[in-house]
Amino acid sequence: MKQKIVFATNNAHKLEEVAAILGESYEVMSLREIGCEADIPETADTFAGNALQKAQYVKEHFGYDCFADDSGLEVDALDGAPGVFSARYSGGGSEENMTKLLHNLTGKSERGAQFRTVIALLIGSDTHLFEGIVRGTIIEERRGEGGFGYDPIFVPDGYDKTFAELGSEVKNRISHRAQAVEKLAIFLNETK
Ligand code: ITT
Repeated sequence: MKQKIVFATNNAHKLEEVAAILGESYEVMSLREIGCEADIPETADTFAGNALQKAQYVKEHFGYDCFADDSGLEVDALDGAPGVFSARYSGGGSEENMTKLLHNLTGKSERGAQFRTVIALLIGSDTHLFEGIVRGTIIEERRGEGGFGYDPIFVPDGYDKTFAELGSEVKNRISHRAQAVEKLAIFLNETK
């Protein structure tokens, strides 16, 4: 029987990516599916803090074992910005966020960056954290139609295409989220 687990997100792209990585053994339920319409606060200043905040909210209000993630882009030349502010960097959407980032990197030769995900899992009375990082480069213009967020301007190390060009199969294999979810899946399978 499929094991039910709540992923505290309403981001359909992420839900799809994570469900694909966790595979057949799990039925991953979204916040909407458990009737949670709230805009869960994310006010911590670290990825782990925000992930814990989201997971604790679901556990407290709905009683489910669940996991939550927080991720973002950390750019070396910007001292790790946008970091926990990745989604709200410009005050607009993904297009505006990329425009602001490219503007802030204008003329800078150091283009290194990383996507980072931290997953907080609350299971029974235990808390576990899992982290994934993918290093890469911020290019100077957008390329590709796939993915979401900053994908069109991020080329992962070892590739010459952006996450938006590589397609979901490759991205789901190497991404920050994939690496963190892989660790989560190993843990869940071991404790099943
Ligand atoms: P939830 O909080 O509902 O889960 P979110 O869109 O806010 O969804 P995150 O907090 O995990 O997602 O990520 C914050 C932002 O970081 C996200 O909106 C993107 O701008 C960026 N980001 C995270 N993962 C990304 C990825 O795989 N590709 C491109 N951008 C990503």
